[in-house]
Amino acid sequence: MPSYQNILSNRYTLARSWTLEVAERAGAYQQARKALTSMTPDQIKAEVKAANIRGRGGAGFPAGMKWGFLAPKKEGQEVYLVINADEGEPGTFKDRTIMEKDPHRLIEGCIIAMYAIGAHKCWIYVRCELVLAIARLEAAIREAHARGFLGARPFGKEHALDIHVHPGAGAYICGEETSLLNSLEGKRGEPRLKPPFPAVKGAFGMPTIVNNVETISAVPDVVAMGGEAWSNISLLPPEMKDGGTRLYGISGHVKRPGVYEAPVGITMRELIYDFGGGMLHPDRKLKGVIPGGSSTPVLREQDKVEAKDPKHPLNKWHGKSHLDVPMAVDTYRGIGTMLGTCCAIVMDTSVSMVEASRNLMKFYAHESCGQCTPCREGTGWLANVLDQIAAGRGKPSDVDLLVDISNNMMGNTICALADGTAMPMLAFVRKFRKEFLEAAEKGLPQSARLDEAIRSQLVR
Ligand code: L3W
Ligand code: SF4
Repeated sequence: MPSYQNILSNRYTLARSWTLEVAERAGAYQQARKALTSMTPDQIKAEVKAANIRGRGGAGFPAGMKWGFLAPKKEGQEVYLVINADEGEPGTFKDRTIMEKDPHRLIEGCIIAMYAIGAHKCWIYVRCELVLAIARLEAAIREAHARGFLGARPFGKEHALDIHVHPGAGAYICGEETSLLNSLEGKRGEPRLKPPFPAVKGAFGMPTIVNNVETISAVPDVVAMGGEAWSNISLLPPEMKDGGTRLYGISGHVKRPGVYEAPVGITMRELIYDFGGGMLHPDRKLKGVIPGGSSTPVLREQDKVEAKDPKHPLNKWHGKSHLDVPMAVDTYRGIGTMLGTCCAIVMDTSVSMVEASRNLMKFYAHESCGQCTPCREGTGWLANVLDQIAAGRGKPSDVDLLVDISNNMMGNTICALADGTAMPMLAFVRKFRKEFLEAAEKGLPQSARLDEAIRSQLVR
């Protein structure tokens, strides 16, 4: 197992790590105290910007830049912080480890972030199935209040702070930030048109910063070591502006599924073979890996980097397998996929890609909010066509129909759910076309059913 420094997860192994007593003894709230008593909001914002934290929820948007987009407060206006803890992406289970094992890290990050952006209120919108995470967060908030870290004068500072936990109601789409805000306001959980982005008009019409759990949990250490030092933990060159350390998830056909911390820029090969312990069944090879939650296009070992532009940063990895490209927001875009949530689902040669994609498409068809016709109809038709293929009622032209439907969904909808369905579907067909054609002619045998290691990740 590689040994990188644990920063985000440094308190995970302590007994009762979720309690204030244990967390504080191990350093919790020292940075919040430092930030509120000796730093200005602008100084904190500058450190977060220098840290080059790319949002850890899936889109990889620079957190410092997002904070910079916050509309200036007008008379009578408030600014809010909202934490997206609606971790519902299939294959993704990293944020829950922070909330369950070290909720005080997230709360400390919220305290610093609220002070920096001028907010007094924060909501943590948690996926309702994460019952333990909700209980531990609520208990931790009570403890932080009792110690005077939250409330009217946190750390003696005249800047009242309050945090509320808001459980969701089980809809995947509420992980999309504007849908989350609608749900928080008591409305139907449907995405809003952007712009305006939440930083301009968010919760209850007020400027709102929406950040992922892991993103905000990095803030105490950014304050501790300074933004530049935190950024430099990344294995990537600084000009790629993808800094720090992060939580990687790995599941499916590996020996040691779980959540591991490592710098930004390790490779998928390291994640699978060093952290994940290699393939679960040594006699079966890797067939494909979904790199960062189910909305990201599948990777194969045999695919090689083709950097056409000699100035492109990816040129450095020209000719290498996609498994040997550093895992980062821009490098993964360069090879036609996405880093997403950085939680990989590993599939060996026993997996039917038709069946894997059929399960995923059924999931998206069920979770589409239905506002946009290309998404509502497209996700449903992808699932229907794959059902027909699996049942032996398909025809070869169905394979192109899958491509056609997907192309009609892309870029034509309010939120990214449609693209996050179409892009993986297109990659499955492009990379495993023969398998799809064969299934379209003969149907799928009973043996194509997914085993538990994959079913537990792809079916929600
Ligand atoms: C102000 C601008 N703010 C962008 C903000 C925006 C948002 C962030 C990213 O989709 C992806 C999706 C899933 N002024 C701004 C601005 N922002 N321009 O930046 O925005 P965007 O539009 O790039 O992405 P998104 O709509 O947030 C999220 C993918 O993530 N996904 C993961 C989902 C993960 C979970 C989970 O369980 N953690 O649900 C996986 O791939 O497909 O592509 O804050 O406001 N000019
Ligand atoms: Fe709803 Fe799909 Fe449109 Fe997103 S793309 S708003 S999930 S219908």
